[in-house]
Amino acid sequence: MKTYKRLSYAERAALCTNHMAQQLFSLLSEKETNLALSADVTSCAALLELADKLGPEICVLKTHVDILTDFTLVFTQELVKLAKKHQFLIFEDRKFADIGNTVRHQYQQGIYHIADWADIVNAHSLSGPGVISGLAEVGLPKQRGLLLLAEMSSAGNLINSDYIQKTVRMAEQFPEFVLGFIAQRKISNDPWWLYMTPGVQLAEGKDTLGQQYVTPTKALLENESDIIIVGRGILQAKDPLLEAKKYRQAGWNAYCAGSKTK
Ligand code: S5P
Repeated sequence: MKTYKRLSYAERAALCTNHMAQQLFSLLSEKETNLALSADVTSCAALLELADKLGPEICVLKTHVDILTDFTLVFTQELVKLAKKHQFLIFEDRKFADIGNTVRHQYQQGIYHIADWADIVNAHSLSGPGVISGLAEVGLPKQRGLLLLAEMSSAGNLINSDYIQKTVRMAEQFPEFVLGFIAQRKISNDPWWLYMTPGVQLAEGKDTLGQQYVTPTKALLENESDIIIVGRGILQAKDPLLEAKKYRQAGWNAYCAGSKTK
């Protein structure tokens, strides 16, 4: 039987120089939850209700603001208030993927003013380091953080091991701004990178559009990720709060089983 001995979140917080990684590792440790809710609903009221109800259970609330049919900037102010009240970080899953100059505008301007309210955003490394430089110009002065998409959960995606390694090298050029990766597993031996894994449900499986699910144990214990991102596993349950508690427990148990401090 394989034995797992990993540094705890608190130990990794102490090793980080990246401000956002430090904050998030500390939050995971203190709040005792590694559950991120993917709040993929289409109305602001529904999202705020979820944030208020499930906020105590989660470390991160992940948004796709461009699926909201009634987005307003007032909504973002309400969300920030709830993030403070319940102590979670806001992650806008924008998946920036253009040249630096364009993503800079997409991050700060447009309808959404993402940089004003999202603690964390993500980007594909596909277009090269300019995407990170562009986002950093806007995000660093506001003490925001960036995750690079190093892997995807969907079947048939084009990412290979060379792409993953090059994405890690790219992240290493921006240690102040990049806090970690969206990935299915740990992809570097450096303990300061933080990993968030989507495509998680309590039972393995897939949806009809190519999404593939692993369990919290597989993601956090076997694959050594840090945070599970769960959407429909919670949102489509009869009682989302109860289901969130189940995912929280499953995620925390998997972390404890792998951490040497427990
Ligand atoms: O590779 C990925 C990356 C992301 S960020 N696969 C994903 O599914 N995601 C996001 O995670 C996706 O956009 C969605 O918001 C969430 C998964 O939702 P679920 O309903 O399948 O749990």
